Amino acid sequence: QTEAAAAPTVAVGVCLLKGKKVLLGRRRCSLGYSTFSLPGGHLELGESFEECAARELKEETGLDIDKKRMEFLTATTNKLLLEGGKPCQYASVCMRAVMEHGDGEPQNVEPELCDGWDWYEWDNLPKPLFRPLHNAVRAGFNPFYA
Ligand code: 8DG
Ligand code: MG
Ligand code: MG
Repeated sequence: QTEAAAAPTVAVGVCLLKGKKVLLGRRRCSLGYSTFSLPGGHLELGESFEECAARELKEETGLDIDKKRMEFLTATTNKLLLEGGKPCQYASVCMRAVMEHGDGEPQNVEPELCDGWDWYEWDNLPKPLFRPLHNAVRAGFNPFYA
């Protein structure tokens, strides 16, 4: 994207819950390197939030969670930030899904982008958190009570 064409983008994060735990992975990409983040990514043209959540989850963890199981949470944020010195605006939507028996275990499908996935208790999250997640937690967001 050139600077002239810079426009807000929509990001979707997925809170995948298993019992009292949530799925996080340590990032290996330049943005937020080494921080822990929810699976997620950019909304593609024509996609619903539910479709985006299911697709990103599948791409990043191999888990097949039907889009009908993706719940929209009213934890949307809209933030302007600098990404490598360039202004970027993210409208971030948060989705939730609950693991069921037979869903399998997450796999590290994109090892060049993630160190691996693991389950963490919300009251004992790893540090440092990826900035958007850090901000949400600081603002009192809790996917177990959202
Ligand atoms: P894609 O190319 O597969 O669409 O995206 P990605 O490669 O998976 O990108 P990402 O960095 O994981 O996600 C895209 C952007 O979304 C990220 O740079 C910042 C923003 N973002 C939020 N909230 C969240 C979130 O909760 N999780 C993730 N992974 N990204 C988020 O604003
Ligand atoms: Mg991602
Ligand atoms: Mg992705």
